[in-house]
Amino acid sequence: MTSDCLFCRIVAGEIPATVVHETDATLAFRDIAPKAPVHVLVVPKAHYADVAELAKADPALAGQVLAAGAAVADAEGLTQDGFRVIFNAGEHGGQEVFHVHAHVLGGRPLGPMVS
Ligand code: DGP
Repeated sequence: MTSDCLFCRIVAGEIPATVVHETDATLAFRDIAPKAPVHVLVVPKAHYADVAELAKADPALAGQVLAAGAAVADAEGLTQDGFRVIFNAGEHGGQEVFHVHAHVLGGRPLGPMVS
């Protein structure tokens, strides 16, 4: 828990969020500014700044984040038509919150990957 980290505070229950999936190690909640009909963020409960730091420190936990993202996609009914999972990392990646999170997006055709 990092007291000045927004997503650590959501994990701790200090800031409200609409939780859609939880495991011992992960939490998934709806994005506050959805970019698609389904837009869920999946975080490890432990604090890692970005996907590179997580994958290096705890690859098994990185796998659990991906598995949770797939479970969310299934629960949200996205599996048949398809969905997207994105990790933004660092300045060029457009990362704004420095607690690693997977965006799970779907519910409409998402078009080309990046602008
Ligand atoms: P990124 O740019 O990859 O760091 O994405 C950060 C996402 O976090 C962005 O899509 C908006 C979302 N977000 C920011 N603040 C909050 C919040 O307080 N609650 C929730 N649920 N999502 C938030």
